[in-house]
Amino acid sequence: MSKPVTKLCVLISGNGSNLQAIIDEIKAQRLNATIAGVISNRPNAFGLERAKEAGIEAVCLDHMNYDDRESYDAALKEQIDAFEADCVVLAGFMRILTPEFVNSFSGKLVNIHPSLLPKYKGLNTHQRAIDNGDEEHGVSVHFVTPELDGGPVIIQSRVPVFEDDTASDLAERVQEQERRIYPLVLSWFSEGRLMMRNNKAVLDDQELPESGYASD
Ligand code: NHR
Ligand code: GAR
Repeated sequence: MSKPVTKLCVLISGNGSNLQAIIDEIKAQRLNATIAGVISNRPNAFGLERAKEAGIEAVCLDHMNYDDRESYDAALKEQIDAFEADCVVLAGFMRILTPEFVNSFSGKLVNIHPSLLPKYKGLNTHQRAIDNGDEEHGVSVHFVTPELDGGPVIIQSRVPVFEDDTASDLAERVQEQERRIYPLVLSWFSEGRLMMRNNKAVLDDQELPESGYASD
């Protein structure tokens, strides 16, 4: 009997270019997974249209309709469980998640964060890299733990910062890398090669270093 295909649930808040990259890689049969559903916390997220266009179930759970983070995250968990997801993929999802939620998906929850972690946790990372005069910037994929942007790094990709870069120039350069590395990480996960063990990212039974798998 063949192995069941890994089911992803992708959480978005906006454009969904990472979602699109995952959809495209699955279509091209370079990623052996299926997207069981897409959830946005914002009703007007363009990524919802991308999902529908690809024939994927797309749900909006608007955080404005919930009194607090606990009740929002409980509803979110219920929807993800209904999709029977093996892996929850944060792809430009802009809501901080409660420790209860994160712990209930431990080892199954990944995020793409636009900085070379542990630098620039949180928001406005591109502008902060420019303001700091950094010559190098980039993106990290990490397992999500209750500590915001603090979970073990799986892979990073670096880009140069040029002198006259605006935050949006830099975001564009970083996002080009995002579309390469996120599907790669999900292929590792889907093949059973990637896991979180003792708060470390483990690939092919090897603990990855702090900065994750080297990629240039
Ligand atoms: N939740 C936990 N517990 N741990 C992480 O590592 C998480 C997380 C939730 C989201 C993504 C993260 C990023 O890649 C992420 C990682 C949103 C905020 C934020 O401040 C910070 C980090 C990330 C996502 N959000 C505001 C909030 O009050 C709302 C901002 C907005 O809506 O624009 O939730 O950067
Ligand atoms: C991406 O650059 C992602 O790294 C970033 O938002 C963008 C979403 O783009 N994520 C965060 O800032 C998380 N706080 P997308 O919607 O086109 O995939």
